Amino acid sequence: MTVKLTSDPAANNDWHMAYIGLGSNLDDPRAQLDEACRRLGQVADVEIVTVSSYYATPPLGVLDQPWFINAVAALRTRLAPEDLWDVLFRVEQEMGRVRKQRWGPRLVDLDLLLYNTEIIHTPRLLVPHPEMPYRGFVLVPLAEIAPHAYHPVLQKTAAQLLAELAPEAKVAVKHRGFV
Ligand code: ROI
Repeated sequence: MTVKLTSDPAANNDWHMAYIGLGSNLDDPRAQLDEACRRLGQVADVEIVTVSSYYATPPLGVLDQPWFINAVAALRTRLAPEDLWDVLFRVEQEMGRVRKQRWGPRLVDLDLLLYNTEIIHTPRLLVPHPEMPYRGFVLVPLAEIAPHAYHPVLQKTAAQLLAELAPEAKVAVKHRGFV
């Protein structure tokens, strides 16, 4: 966990790397992801470094729902993990996400996947995201933009986790923008 020791502006160059998973399967999912990225990019102390391709992925959990569009964004941030999580939650809420059904359809879902190589367990936050190693819809876009991103619990890179994933969990079709 990062602890802010001082408000001295000279200490302000402590930027952290974070990876965010984005998903949507309602109301023009690609536009939802565009909008989520736009909003994240406007947050003070958050800079979007890279956004992966958008991938069409079959739903995991409740199967009887539309395919998702998923992506991963690499961020540079001065925010502490809990503050970044608050930002993700706020963007979800402001974009009108309503949690109706567990594992059900969603307008926009923003997950904090990795924060530096820290292991964080607080009542609200588990980082690395516990489901990340089993989800092709996370690992495919993550390995695209950051194959060397490191999972500090499993001590493996994104590329290694993806290589170990069962083929049926890897289904993620790169979205070329004309479907
Ligand atoms: N399935 C896919 N393909 N993509 C998601 O982002 C996603 N998110 C979820 C559940 C409902 C578990 N399934 C998903 O939260």
